[in-house]
Amino acid sequence: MLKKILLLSTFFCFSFVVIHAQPKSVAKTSKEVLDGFMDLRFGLFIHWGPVTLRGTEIGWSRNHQVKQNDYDSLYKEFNPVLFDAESWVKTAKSAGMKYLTITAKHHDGFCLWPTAFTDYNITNTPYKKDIVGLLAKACKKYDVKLCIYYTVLDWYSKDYPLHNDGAKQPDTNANMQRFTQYMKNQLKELITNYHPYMLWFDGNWEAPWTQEMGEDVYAFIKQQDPLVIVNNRLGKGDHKVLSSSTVGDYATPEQQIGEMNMQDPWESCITICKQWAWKPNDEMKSLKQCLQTLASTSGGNGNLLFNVGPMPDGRIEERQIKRLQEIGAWLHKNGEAIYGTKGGPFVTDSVKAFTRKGNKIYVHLFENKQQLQFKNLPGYKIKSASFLNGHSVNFQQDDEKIIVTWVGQMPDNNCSVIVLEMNQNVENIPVVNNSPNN
Ligand code: H79
Repeated sequence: MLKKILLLSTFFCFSFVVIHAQPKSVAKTSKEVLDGFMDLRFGLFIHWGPVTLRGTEIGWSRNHQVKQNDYDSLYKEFNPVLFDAESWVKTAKSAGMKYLTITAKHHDGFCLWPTAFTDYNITNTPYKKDIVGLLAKACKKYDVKLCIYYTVLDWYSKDYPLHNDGAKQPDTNANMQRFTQYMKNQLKELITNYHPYMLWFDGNWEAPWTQEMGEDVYAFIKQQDPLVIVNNRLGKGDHKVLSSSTVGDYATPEQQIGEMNMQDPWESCITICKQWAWKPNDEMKSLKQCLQTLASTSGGNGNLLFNVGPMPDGRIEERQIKRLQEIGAWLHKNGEAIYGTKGGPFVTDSVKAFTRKGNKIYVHLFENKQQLQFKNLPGYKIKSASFLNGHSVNFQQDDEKIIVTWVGQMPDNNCSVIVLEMNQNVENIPVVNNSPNN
């Protein structure tokens, strides 16, 4: 009997130890949810805040181009009386965008919603109204998914050790434990009040931020809402790709089109002009550049989060709205070659990108080459070939190659789509490095 009790108590002690040695178990965002996100393909990134009154960059002008005292007082004049959440969301919608990501808090620490945890927020501007809340409402009305950008650093907070980009000497009065609690309080507030579809973190490269903090915050978020998607800038490491130590659900190449990747979800964030936040007379991308960027991200099997920086009065620049509407008009005609597609099977190059869905391969053409040659796809036969919603094109197929030819203009000089209808489903063909650039 004594032996039995001893044995049992050893077992319980042991199991107690084992149970407590387990890392916190966190259910990661499901593949099903992430597949749904990747089907959306195109979203609007919005960088905004009081810094637009100076026209400098939101991420790194505090204490550089704009003196700290000046920067930190800008909110007292921030009065975007022409802000209209519905018109921003309608602009996104007219561009064919399916989601919208707003910088609720960028590195400068200013909060666009009436948070209970700092006075440095929209309530204390002359404008007063809840920007994030109004956007959440408008997104719901127009069926656009609301996503929230929230950086892990904060130049303004006394508890965060660094107070501008490039700062080396940590503030000894700072306290990262208090800071991460502040962050959790705000994240809980954002999740509870606005039910975001996704959270977009940033700044994970900063020295005060650790992998453990990222893991802890990911677990905290998932406790609040297991469905919310999280980008991969919460733990340490290269945000261009996913790895075994990544904290978060998808990769985030910045200002560049991501590498083709059929396994891991990714989203490129790229600006319509040069700056993230509004800059007067900033250089804007041509329609062709915009369409090529969109087709090439889809071609690599990724999403595009395309950024605008609205002006301090609350409006998005007219020329940017027009550009977005032009993209939307293109998507209205060619959307079946973007939404819900996979990238490939051929690798994108400077004149063309490929997407596929079911039995169809879509060739996105940026130049009127009049002849294209691809490696043959053994076992897959072309049944028909034509410009999307337009004229048929000629094709030849043999054991080595596929040749597609046409005469005259392409339907759209910026980007035209040729559809190859195949004899069977093409979604699982392994990626083919094509390459003759013709
Ligand atoms: O929110 C956008 C940027 O503000 C943010 N990420 C995207 C989504 C971002 N914060 N920091 N960075 C990106 C990288 C900063 C690079 C910099 Fe620099 C190196 C800033 C200062 C030195 C680039 C090179 C800008 C000035 C010199």
